[in-house]
Amino acid sequence: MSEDLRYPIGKLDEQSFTGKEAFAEDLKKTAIKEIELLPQLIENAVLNLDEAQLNAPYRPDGWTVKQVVHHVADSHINAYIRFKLGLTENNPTIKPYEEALWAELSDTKNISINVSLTLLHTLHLRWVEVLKNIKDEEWQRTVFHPEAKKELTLWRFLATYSWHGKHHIAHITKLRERNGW
Ligand code: NI
Repeated sequence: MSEDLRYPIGKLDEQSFTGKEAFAEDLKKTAIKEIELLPQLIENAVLNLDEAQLNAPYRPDGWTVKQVVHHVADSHINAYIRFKLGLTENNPTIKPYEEALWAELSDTKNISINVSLTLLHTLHLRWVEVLKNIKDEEWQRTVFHPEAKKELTLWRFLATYSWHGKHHIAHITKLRERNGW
C-alpha cells in the first residue's frame, strides 16, 4: 500500500479515541499529555532543518514545513479560544476560519518558525492548565459549529486537537525520513 502523504497517521475518525463519546479518564490523560508535549515534539521535528528544507513542501502541492509549523500555531490559538468559549458560555457559536488563506498571509511567509515555536510553548502552558482543570461533567459542554451545523463537545475537541498535533508532526518527520534529512 502506498503511503498516505496527507494523512500519515490516518484521519481523525480512524483513531480509536474518537468514536468514544463517553468520558474515560485514561483517554483524557493521554490526550492532554499529547497536547502538553506538542510544542517540544514539533520543535524536535524541525531541529537542524535549513532554510531550503523548511521551504520544501511536505507533499506535492502541500504546505511547506514552515507553513505547517505556523499553521499549528494558528489552529491551536483557535482551539484555546474554542475551549474557553465552551467553558464560559452556553453552546456558543464558534468561528471557523480559512486556514489555507491564513497560511498565505505575510506572517507565515516572513516570520521565523522560532516565533511560532515559542508561541506554541507559551500558548500550550495556558491551554493545558485549562484542560487539566476541566471537571468530568464539563467535557460534555458543547460549542456550535456553524459550518458542520452541529454541536460538538469539548471531549470531541480534545480528541481532535491531540490528533491534530500528531498529524502535522508526522508530515514533517515522514518528509525527513523519505529524504534522509
Ligand atoms: Ni491542521
